[in-house]
Amino acid sequence: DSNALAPVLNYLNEKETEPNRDMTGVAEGKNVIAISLESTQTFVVDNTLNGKELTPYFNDLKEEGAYFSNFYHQVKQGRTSDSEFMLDNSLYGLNRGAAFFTHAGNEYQATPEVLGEEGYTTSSMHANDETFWNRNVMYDSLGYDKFYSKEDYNVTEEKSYGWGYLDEYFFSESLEKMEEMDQPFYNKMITLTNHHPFTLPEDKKFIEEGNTSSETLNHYFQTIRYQDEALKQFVEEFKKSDLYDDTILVIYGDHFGISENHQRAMGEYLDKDINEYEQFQLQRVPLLMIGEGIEPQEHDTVGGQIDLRPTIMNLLGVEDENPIQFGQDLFSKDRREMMITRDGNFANEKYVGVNGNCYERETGEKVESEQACAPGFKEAEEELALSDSVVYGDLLRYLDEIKMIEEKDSSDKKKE
Ligand code: GP9
Repeated sequence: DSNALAPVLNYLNEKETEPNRDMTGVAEGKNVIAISLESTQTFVVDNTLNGKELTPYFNDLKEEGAYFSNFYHQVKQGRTSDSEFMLDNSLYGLNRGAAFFTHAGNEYQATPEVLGEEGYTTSSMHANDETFWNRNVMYDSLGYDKFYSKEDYNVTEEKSYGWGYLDEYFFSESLEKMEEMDQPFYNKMITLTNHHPFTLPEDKKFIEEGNTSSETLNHYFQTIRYQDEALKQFVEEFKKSDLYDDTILVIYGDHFGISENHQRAMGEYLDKDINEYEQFQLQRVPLLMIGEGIEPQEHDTVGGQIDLRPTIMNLLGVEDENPIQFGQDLFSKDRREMMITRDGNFANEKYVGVNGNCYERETGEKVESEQACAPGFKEAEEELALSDSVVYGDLLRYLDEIKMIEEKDSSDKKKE
């Protein structure tokens, strides 16, 4: 029953942090376009292959917004769907399987639902089969008005490769759709081309392949470069459109592309030994937010995908009445610098805790004292268990009941 929410609410109340009030509502009433970049890791940003930048466009674009360089993905087996789950709920995905499949029947009070009540049109765009990751079912539970899937795009064989519709066509058709949309809107766009095994048609290869011992990584450089070009074409067109002044862009990487099976090759490319600390740090993904009121600046705060929802809601100035969220505003001055992975590892301001080991976050130096990381591991375990209790117990269905109790309490107090 609703009592099961009590430990979760207690925990979250204790952790509650004031969002950055200077940023509250700077994007009030604006459209939100969240762009999920497939398999995009932070190590590609400002990096080169044979002297050529891997993401030349993004490298420049990040100077126009708030760029987060210590932002991590937090997904597990549900991959892209886990990142969507976190973006829209600020709840952790599950340790096994994908909540998009196993808990699509739950009650949620997700971002699309909350923004829908504020008069937003909400949609997700992804040119793959609508059933992939059970999106067609889960999106209803999350409250999306519309899902533009493969069948809504002019997908042809010439415009497809590998996993499907090439990003450049996906982006340009998506922009046309957004131009027709009722505003304000909240729209998520999910790219696809930079997906394992990272293959491309010859004429879309803008750089040479890599020469490490991993063919996967060698090809990844090319699909990353391709995606960057597609992003450029989209953002440049978007800037010319009427939408530009009324929209904030939230661009983030969904998860890693290069798994730990390719550590040796990553080490060859990055010219260092990839130990467990480095492997952990490779789980950083880029996050860039652009829009009026968002000051161009690089932020080194430690955060993760769990923090996206509260950050976006604060920018929009929307009073989000769902108190069950594990993230915090990334712009908050008092934020808890903490990022918890689904494996119970973590990064905080000082340390990175991986598999029971402890490292100085900035240097990677091993910390021998067990005490240093013990509180972080404990917090990670507790937080994941509480988030799981919400998902496994379908506890958000009790939110309305709790709100009613709270409202009654406060009106009783007023009467006293
Ligand atoms: C599939 C796309 C990729 O529709 O989202 O999924 P992934 O394998 O990256 O989770």
